[in-house]
Amino acid sequence: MARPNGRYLDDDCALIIIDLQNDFCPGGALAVPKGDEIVPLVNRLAAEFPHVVLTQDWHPSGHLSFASAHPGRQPFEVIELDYGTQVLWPDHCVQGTRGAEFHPALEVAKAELVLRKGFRKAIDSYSAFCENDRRTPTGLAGYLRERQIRRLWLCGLATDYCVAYSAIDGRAAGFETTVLLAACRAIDQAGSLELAIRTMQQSGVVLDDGTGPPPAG
Ligand code: VGL
Ligand code: ZN
Repeated sequence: MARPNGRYLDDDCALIIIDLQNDFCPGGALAVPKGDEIVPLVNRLAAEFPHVVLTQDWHPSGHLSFASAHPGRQPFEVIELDYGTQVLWPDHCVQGTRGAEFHPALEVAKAELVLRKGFRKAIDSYSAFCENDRRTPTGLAGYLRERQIRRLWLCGLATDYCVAYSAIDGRAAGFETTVLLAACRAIDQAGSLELAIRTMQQSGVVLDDGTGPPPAG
């Protein structure tokens, strides 16, 4: 199996599928518009990659990022926590619930690692590498380095939060990092998508708006 440009195929390439979970899909608690649309493309990409990692947003009930944990606050308001500003979200991806499960059509069998994040009650974690206090590592960079993975392609939900933060941190950790925009969907509230795109570009993240190579075979 070989692609003309060799993309994705080397043993140092990994696809990182961000938070493709029920609560981020239509009908879920924090639904990303058309979030479920990307599942077929993500499955095709996963079949092409030598290594696949899934991330799973995984909050305890009463998580500090939930508006419900702050009396009088509404979802999508922004507050100051001890580690900085934090958007307040509807309760979502609570550990062990159906909303926290992966989309049922996502092919998960090939994934070599499922990286859970956001499990500390008082710290949110958009990024797959570093929690929102910007201090607490998730361990993903060490895992990838130890496995000699150097090039990352990111897809999933949501472009403007967990995908963007993960891409920026992946690049900062020294990985060559590309976001496959056709295999992502955004929350896009209050200009968040435009800001995320600009910040990714400024951080050296490659933005790929094509659909990647055709499926094998
Ligand atoms: C996400 C908001 C809160 C995401 C996770 O996966 O983009 N966004 N938790
Ligand atoms: Zn979350």
